[in-house]
Amino acid sequence: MATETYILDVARIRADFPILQREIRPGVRLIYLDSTATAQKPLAVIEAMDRYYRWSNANIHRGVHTLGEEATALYEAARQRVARFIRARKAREIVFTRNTTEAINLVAYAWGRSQLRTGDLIVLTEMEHHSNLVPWQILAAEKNIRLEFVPVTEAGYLDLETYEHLLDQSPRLVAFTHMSNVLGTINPVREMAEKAHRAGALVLVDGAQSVPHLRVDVQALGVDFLAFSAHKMLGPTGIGALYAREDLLEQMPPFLGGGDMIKKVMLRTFTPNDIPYKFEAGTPAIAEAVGLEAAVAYLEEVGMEAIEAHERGLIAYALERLATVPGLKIYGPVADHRGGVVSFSMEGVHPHDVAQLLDREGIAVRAGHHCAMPLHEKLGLTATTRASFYLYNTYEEVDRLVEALHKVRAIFE
Ligand code: C6P
Repeated sequence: MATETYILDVARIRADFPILQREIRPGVRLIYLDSTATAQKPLAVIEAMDRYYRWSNANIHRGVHTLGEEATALYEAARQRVARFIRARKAREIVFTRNTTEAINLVAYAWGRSQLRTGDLIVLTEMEHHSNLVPWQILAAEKNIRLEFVPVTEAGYLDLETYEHLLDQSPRLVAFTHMSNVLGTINPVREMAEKAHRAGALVLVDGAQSVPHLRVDVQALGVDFLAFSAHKMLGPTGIGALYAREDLLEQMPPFLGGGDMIKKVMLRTFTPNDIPYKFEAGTPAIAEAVGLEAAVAYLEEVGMEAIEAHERGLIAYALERLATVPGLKIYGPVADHRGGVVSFSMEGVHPHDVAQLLDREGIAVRAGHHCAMPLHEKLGLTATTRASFYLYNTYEEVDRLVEALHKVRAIFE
């Protein structure tokens, strides 16, 4: 049984998340181990969005009335907060999108289509989520661009020697995930970005799993583009962000056309708006931006360093305890090089059956390919079961997971 000491006041944190008080069935309390798919929301976020709709709801950047001005100020305050959170130089380097997926597509469409030529090379990795594969595949087919992939080693790391060889071919862009949503691997972004820049490539980092869990500083890491989603960092669904260096955004043509992204429209032509508005066509997710602002404020108050340390403790404990379950194979690196994510398979039991039996115990985990089919193919699997942790998870919940897995094992023996 867990005797570990807590870095965070988890009991107090848990009280902020109404859903965590829920019983899945009478007497069976929810154990939420699926934050990698989407995180739960604290009252601060729910109430900020509720307050916005009750008190300030209006469209932004349009009306001169009080509500319009308030809504605009709230939306732009969210942009400022997000910029500070990831240490961007300026708020205008933050473009609000729907999610990580749309942020990456924005770069593929606006930057890729205007800057890349036939035969150019983009380097990706075998551990990418489909969001950081398919947009580049579409672009590659359309513009006759080459894609190469950094392999994943047996131990779940990127093969950095092959990465250096690929850089010798002078790629135009290197795009990779900061943290794998399957293996939990935390990739050495700063070192990889430095090498990519030396080879003349730009660097796009998929921060969907890192921005919610680690202190991410775009300047220290030296990345050119960073994509992430609010819903994985305690915020609402429907909003995400693209960070891009100011000069790159200036150089890129618009992505979607419509209202708000223009300065002037004639019948046959238009003048685009300044950045970042040039990339935000139509009425954006205003209430969601307000929710995102509240989420970032919450994370900052708890402290990203403390969150990271808490999750490192949980994952180290989980890896140690999961090793006691007979027939369980765990994928990915040792605790020091991974975030709070663990994917596993149980010999002779389908990953979906494992997840369904865990659900009977109130334990929410994900089963499937986790939108990383090529990585699963590399592992020789079609699916895994995955547990993931966040600031509100406890060592006791790890114990409950392990006990439940012992029960699953017993059922199938
Ligand atoms: N991964 C998971 O369960 P969106 O859907 O756009 O908010 O995020 C996409 C995405 C991109 N990159 C990584 C590394 C991700 O993990 C995700 C989302 C979820 O693993 C849902 S598939």
